[in-house]
Amino acid sequence: MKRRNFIKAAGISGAGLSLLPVTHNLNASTFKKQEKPTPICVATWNFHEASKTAGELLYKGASALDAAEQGVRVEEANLKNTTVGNGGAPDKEGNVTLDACIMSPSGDCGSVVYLKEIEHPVSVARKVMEETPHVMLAGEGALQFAIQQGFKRKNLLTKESEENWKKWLEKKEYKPIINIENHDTIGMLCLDEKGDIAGACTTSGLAYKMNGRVGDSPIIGAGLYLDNEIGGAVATGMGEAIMKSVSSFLIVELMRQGKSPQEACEIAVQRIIKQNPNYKDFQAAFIALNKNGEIGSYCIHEGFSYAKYQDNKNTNNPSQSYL
Ligand code: SD4
Repeated sequence: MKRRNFIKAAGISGAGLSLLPVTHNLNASTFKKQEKPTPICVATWNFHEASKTAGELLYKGASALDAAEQGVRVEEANLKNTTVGNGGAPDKEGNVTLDACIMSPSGDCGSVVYLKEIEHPVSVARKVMEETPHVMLAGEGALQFAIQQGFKRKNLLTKESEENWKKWLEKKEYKPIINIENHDTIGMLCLDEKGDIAGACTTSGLAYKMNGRVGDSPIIGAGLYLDNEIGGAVATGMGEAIMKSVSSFLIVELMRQGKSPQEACEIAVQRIIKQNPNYKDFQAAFIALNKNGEIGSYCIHEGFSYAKYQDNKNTNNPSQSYL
């Protein structure tokens, strides 16, 4: 179901957003501490193996942080997923370069960008968070750090990705626009049995991107953001548009102001539509989870869905869309 009307009816136009009055400025006390929180895992797209892995861990008592890391690692290792980790599509020059980030309930975060030859960038991001005084490491430095931490170098360009890249080279059409079918970045949010929220996001970015291009996925606030008093949000889609409006941060702040996760995701999409006249040419999609375990999702184009693991049920949930 399209929700344009809701947004219009509510008078929440992009123009009005910046002036949105903070009528009911919520804080941690708004989210009642659940006696025994029900663990939940949500992940972008129908990554049911990833949500199952994380969900089962949560129901065995794992922390949200461990579950989110282990969950997204499933897709990093999945050779059929050409937008994440091993088997990810290369850039124009044939380099597979990976971006990832992770954020813990304490608000700590770690990130790697333009990382080559390491299958699990999310785990390197976690090491950046836990073993360094920094938040983000890039390129050669990130690779050196990963090796120091015991990660093994690996060729991540599969035969299939190489063949597809060579086919692309015949025309070399530089159109780094994410269409509806062409993306599979995984962003995941986990709520554990203590009621804590953590998240992770990992990608190889746009296929055949410019060498050096980095998208939203490893950027705290854009591809992922959470506040353990409020909730979290993750993004997938055209990173440039998502970075321009710092969408995940926006969604969490809207939830802080009293919006439901669904309303917050819709307003974030509306903001992107307002900023990007070519919005019909690309996808941008969000999921949000608040401390009460409520979930929202919204996107520009139909076709986005999110995986959810809750009460031993692993489901695929089609998202509402603007178009
Ligand atoms: C990026 N947001 O690098 C990522 C791409 C993506 O599924 O989500 N692909 O812009």
